[in-house]
Amino acid sequence: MLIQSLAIATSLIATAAAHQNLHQFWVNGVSPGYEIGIRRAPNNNPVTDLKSNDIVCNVGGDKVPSGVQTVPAKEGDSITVAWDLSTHSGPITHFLYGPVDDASMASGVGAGWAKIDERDYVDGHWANEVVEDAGGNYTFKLPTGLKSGDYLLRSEMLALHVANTAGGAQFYIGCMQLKITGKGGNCSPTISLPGAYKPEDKNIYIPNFYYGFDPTTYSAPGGAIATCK
Ligand SMILES: *[C@@H]1O[C@H](CO)[C@@H](O)[C@H](O)[C@H]1NC(C)=O
Ligand SMILES: [Cu+2]
Repeated sequence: MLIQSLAIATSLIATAAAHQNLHQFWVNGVSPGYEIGIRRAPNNNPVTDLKSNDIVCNVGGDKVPSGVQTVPAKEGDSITVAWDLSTHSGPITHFLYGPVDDASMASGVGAGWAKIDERDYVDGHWANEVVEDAGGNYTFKLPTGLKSGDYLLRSEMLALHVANTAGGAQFYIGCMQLKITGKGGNCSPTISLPGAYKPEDKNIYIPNFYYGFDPTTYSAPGGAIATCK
């Protein structure tokens, strides 16, 4: 009895500790500061309802004006995001939405999200392990071929450890506001959020995740990486 309740308590702690938020980012190695330029979620719980506007920029992330500072960047710049560490297996992806006149006034709800970066399962390791090994950091580049203007940059860490259950996939999301200078262009394809993710998608609901599933075949939700030109 005691051992059983201890085991339950321990697993609850482990679950909570593996929940995560995006806390900081750097543009070419320079950060606007801790939790600056980021739409802050009320807690570190995952989003699991794919039809909810929470899937766009986490809980309440669609509220405008956001009250969040917009941070300058240039097309092609290197972006480092800092997440809480997570032991939950899964990919990391990044999406851009824009340009818009004013990022702080953009809910991000609807069409126009372009996937610009994706890391799945490489060399025997899920992306979350790579992020963990880097102390929570993950670095990628903004595409070139972007119109100048304001954008939302969405970071998604999808945890698949409960994806063997329908509705179990856990989406951890953080949105940043950027003012990007670029030489011009359009990104395609783009997707709608909510809308593009469906509970039964084979990269979201994986009944055989713990037996028979081949992670090397996995590709994260949101379709192909966009070409911007
Ligand atoms: C994450 O990256 C930033 C920018 O390069 C760096 O300053 C910071 O020390 C890194 N954090 C860790 C935990 O390595
Ligand atoms: Cu968790």
